[in-house]
Amino acid sequence: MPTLSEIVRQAQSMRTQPKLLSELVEESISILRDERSNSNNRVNGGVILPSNTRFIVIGDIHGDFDTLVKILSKTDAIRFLEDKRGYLVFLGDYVDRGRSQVESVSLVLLLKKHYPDRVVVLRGNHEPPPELPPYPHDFPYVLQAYYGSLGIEIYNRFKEWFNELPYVAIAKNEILFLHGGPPTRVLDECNGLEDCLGLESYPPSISILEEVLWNDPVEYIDYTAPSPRGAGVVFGPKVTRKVLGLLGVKAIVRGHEPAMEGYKLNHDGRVLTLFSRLGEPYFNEKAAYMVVDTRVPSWEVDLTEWIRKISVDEEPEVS
Ligand SMILES: [Mn+2]
Repeated sequence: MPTLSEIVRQAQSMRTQPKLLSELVEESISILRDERSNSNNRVNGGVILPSNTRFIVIGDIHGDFDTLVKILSKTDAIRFLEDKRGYLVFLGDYVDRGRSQVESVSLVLLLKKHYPDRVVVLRGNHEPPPELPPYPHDFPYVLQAYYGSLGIEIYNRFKEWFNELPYVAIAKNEILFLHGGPPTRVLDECNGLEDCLGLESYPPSISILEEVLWNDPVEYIDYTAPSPRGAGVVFGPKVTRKVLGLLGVKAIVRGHEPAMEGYKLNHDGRVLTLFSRLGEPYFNEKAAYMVVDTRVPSWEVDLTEWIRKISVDEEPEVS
């Protein structure tokens, strides 16, 4: 079993090793393609997870490697994965904005490589399709700054990787995991999980992808309204109630929005937002993540029970 320190060092070494990074991305692409065509857990753009288990859930990282390492250390994530105690779910947005984008995404890639059946790496809006560019998207420039013209090649490889990432994961009867929010435009005429999430075909339609990667929950409307982000929509409690009913799940766990305490709840506690990074350009004082045990009866009643936080001034855990 590799130790966390070893994996962390490997991730750090990618900064000076473009060949290794390129190979790592390539490997991950083939793992994901393989899962899509061969795995029982994968339905096109979605991952079906078991119920009655444990989940470590990590929201937006945006290049904050230090906090990511702290979370993995505090949760004893390597042992958790090694002993098959549950699943590690990433909610997207690994790159852009932060200081250690290459290290952060490399760490995620390495975890997926070592524990492919136990690690779910979801797509965020900063792992974009060409039709939906986020702003800022400085990751390609970071790659070029580190690796020169080779950086462009590596970015092209990453673009392929982005396209292979699943955009939703579902623990049946329990939780819908995604980056932004559920797709709303299909809700009136869809029935059941695959239909409502656009999982019948691959790749998904761009309109479904846009909503899943960009939507935000709000309290000030019932249904939907245009989003101030310029992509996706804002959705109200009626949408959430409908989605929970159609999919037969108890909660939606998503990332995408910063929050002062690292998390927030919407829609009567049914939508949980996790933001798992610290530092500029965001204002949040804490990064939050979730360690939930769905074998516990009534685990879903108060989702805040499962939240853990890291504050700005905590010492690093792994040197
Ligand atoms: Mn986002």
